Amino acid sequence: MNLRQTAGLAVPLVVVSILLAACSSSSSSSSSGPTTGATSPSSASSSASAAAGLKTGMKVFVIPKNLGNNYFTTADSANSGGAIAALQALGETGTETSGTAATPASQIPAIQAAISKGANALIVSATDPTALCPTLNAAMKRGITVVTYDSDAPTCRDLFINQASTAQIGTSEVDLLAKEINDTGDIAIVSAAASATNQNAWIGYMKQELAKYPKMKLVSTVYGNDDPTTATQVTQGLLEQYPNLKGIISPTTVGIAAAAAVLDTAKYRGKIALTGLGTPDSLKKYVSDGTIKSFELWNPANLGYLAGYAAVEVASGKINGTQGQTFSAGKLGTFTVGADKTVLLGPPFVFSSANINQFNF
Ligand code: RAM
Repeated sequence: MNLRQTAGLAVPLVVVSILLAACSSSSSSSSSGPTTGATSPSSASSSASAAAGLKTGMKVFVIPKNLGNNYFTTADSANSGGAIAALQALGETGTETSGTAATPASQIPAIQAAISKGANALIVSATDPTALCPTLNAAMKRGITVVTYDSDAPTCRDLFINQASTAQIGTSEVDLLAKEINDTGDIAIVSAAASATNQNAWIGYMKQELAKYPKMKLVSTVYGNDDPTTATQVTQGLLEQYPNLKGIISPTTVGIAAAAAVLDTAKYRGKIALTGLGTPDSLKKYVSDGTIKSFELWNPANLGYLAGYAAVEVASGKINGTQGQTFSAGKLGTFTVGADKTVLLGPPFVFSSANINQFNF
């Protein structure tokens, strides 16, 4: 693995501590208002950008699916070394904004407000592959750069920053669960919102991979909408409806933490395997008591950081998404634009009791 993939993952403890010093989540929730995290350019970083031929002083809005999700706080904030840290380093003004629910109805007004405030670039995790398009297309017509990260809107953006191979995320989660349940039994998925581009793409690959395991049967997919209360309720409903359930995959940091809390109770303890995508801090307790054996993620701060650099490159006219173009993303090194105007951060990382205590985000 190289630095860009890991930057704190799967490297010795001492190195981890150093690399993650800039990546540990501030754990400050952003749910108190529609706009948080504005930073201003510094003159030192402005000259670094000028040397690289990048524009400075731009207004860049970072728009996660919703506010109040720690995964996005880590991906976006200056304190964790996420998107706003990258924008700050390049001499731009970075502002995080979104709605409070992970839905297009909640996210679109935040995008529109960012445009009204004079955005030069938008960095968006799409709550839906198409519903944001009228707004994002209107922005691009006005010359505003649109970069998606985490969750794509493939037909209405300049570039997508993908955290890890979509196929690899989907197939590896099924493989992890299969190992734990001896390739056998009814399983279910606790997803985020039913419209989420990323979750649906991963689930598509999970279904393909399940063809390799004829004794495993996907009996239901439920949606917790990246809301802890809803995720808890749909998990409870699932367990009541399918008393023979042997395993759950939850490809959402909010969903897996909610599902783990439900499974870590007398009625279910030790009976149902759980894996998916989670943050190490939210799952340490469940890994240490055996509710979860292994799960996956990438470095969210690096995802945001890469998206920040990429957005400034596009907005400066240095790259336009043509396959093969390369650009430098500061501490993460050089990246190459791949097919479909997509840039890949790196492979997903598997967390287990063997390594989880090395990470703090
Ligand atoms: C949640 C969100 C996000 C996803 C992670 C794994 O925080 O749904 O989009 O990438 O989980």
